[in-house]
Amino acid sequence: MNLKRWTAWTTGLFCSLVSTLALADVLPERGGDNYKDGGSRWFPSYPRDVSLYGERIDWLINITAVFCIILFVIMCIWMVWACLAHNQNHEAEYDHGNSKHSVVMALGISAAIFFVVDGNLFYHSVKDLNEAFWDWEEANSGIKIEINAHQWAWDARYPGPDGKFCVKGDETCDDIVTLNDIRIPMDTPVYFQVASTDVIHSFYLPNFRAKQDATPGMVNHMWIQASSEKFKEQGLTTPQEFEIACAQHCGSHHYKMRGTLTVLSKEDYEAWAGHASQLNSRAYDKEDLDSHWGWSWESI
Ligand SMILES: [Cu+2]
Repeated sequence: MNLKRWTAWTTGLFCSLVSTLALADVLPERGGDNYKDGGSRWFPSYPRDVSLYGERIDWLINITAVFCIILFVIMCIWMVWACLAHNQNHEAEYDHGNSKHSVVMALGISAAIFFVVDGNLFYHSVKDLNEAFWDWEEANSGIKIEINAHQWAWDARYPGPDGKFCVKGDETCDDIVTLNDIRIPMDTPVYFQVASTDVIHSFYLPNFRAKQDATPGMVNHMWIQASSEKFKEQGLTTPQEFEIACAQHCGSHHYKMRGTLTVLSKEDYEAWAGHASQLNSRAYDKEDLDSHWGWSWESI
């Protein structure tokens, strides 16, 4: 390798190293109860997983990262080898890449990557949906919540003691209605039906590894369960607050769509729900049509 090339290589490596270190130094350190400490700036903290099936989502994300790293390393080695092997002593060969050998190699490598990486992700995603995330029978055995997204807040509605959601025109209503405030009991399936009155939002619970679009004109389904085992593992106690976020850019005040999901013990939840239902049935106003956004629940 001649002097010029050495200079180019070492300068390039030096600049990459300096910029990486500089970036690591300015990366903000996140914290708080919602986040698990990643250990260092090189591995930033990430939202705690407190849900029954959260590890399935984490596995998919981690395995995707592993595949990307493996492919990246292979590509780097290949490029370095190509740089060194095809030096000035190497006689250049020209071809259009359409020889049988080239076509077979390209198709073979693409197919191998597709079947190993995408095939693996597809198989496990479908398995997770069947075994967990689309287990609507399990979801139906817990509590039900209707979520009405709008610019720029989350309305939540729980059926009161009568077990039915109020709809327009009801004379009385014992529903619990809250704003940017969702409370759920520990170890109980929570079935959300999500809709929107204006634009597309996305109901996102990072600590439960769950996200569902809130789309005008349709009702989408999602369920979660707070896991006492994961609380114990991470030294968390009830009541514990987690973030609700909007994961779809929905307008100028998108950032305002932050709410709180609180996990309560079953007893505390019952006490809260009973009290909130009484307060709301007293405050119910049949004439206030804006507040009549609930719909008849239809399970999948
Ligand atoms: Cu939004």
